[in-house]
Amino acid sequence: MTELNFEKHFQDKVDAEIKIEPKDWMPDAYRKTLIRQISQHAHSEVVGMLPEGNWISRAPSLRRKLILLAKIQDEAGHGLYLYSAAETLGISREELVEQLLSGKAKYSSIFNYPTLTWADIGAIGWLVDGAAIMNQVMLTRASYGPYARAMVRICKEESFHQRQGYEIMLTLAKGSAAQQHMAQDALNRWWWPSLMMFGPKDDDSAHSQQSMKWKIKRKSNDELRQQFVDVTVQQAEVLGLAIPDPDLKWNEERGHYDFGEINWDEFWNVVKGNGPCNKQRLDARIKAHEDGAWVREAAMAYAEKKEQRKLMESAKAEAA
Ligand code: FAQ
Repeated sequence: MTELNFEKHFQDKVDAEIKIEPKDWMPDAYRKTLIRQISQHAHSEVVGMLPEGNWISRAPSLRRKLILLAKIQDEAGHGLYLYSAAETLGISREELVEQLLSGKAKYSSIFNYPTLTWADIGAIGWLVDGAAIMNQVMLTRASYGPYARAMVRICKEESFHQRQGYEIMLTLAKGSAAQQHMAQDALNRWWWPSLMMFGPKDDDSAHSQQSMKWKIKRKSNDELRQQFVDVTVQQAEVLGLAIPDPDLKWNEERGHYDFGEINWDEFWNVVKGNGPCNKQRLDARIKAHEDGAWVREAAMAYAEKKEQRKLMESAKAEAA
């Protein structure tokens, strides 16, 4: 088969909803796009532990602390499934980590904002996990098998995370005036960055068109953002909290909420590394990687020793 035939066969499979698996032929650009997206996603899960980790020691009760710990550990697990999915495309874990630590690889803009009060933990679960699920449910049907399968489990866990965040918000919103104020303040600060998580407007999205043709993405950035606004406005109403957008209005004709313009300068500024916590987040990951060097060395030494023992035993068995 010529290269063109391979391409056609590949696209026919994608169109017929047959999953692409690691050993199947795939265009180089498809492989590159997947490595880019899956690794950015993995990095986001791992860096995403930091803002919430900031509140483990200050959770308001033992019950809250246990739930928060479990949630953060889930995010680490998501990172691991996703790094493994990326590795099936022929890139090593070391390379992926190096790309994050050197600042070459992106991770989600949302994790460069600070968590100032306990209500931020509620807002992250409700809005950030809520936005993540909206995007990831579509990814359970991604054309690349290992990515789609990893997403199924991740979505189940994110759904629990979203509910725990909403329950924190509900408790605060029904609490004292000071607690209600904290909840509103957290919503004010997390609303717009959550909308930015979906990525640039469709007209400015460099990869969307091709990724949709390859069925990696099934919906565009703007479609998912709109879907998120539509469900979240109603959830805010139940909480009795106000979405910080004077232009938010139900549009009968469209059957959707209209909403105000996102501050795209802020978005690109954060993506380029100049957000409020970019430096702090990267420094924390670099430190964790350096502090963990002895664990990696010990694990490698153990694996080598085990291999040597196996070789010696088989040599002995052969000699006997
Ligand atoms: N932040 O052409 P597009 C979570 C970049 S997981 C930073 O539209 P694409 C769980 C984009 O990479 C959250 N950069 O790109 C959790 C590209 O740059 P490049 C993460 C962004 O890939 C919760 C350029 O802009 N989720 O939250 C962002 O088609 C709580 C052009 O953009 C995923 O990663 C951004 N927000 O669509 C954990 C889901 N948006 O690479 C802890 C998988 C765009 O050319 C606590 N990813 N960029 O240099 C996706 O679905 C897609 O990659 C999009 C972007 C939709 C994010």
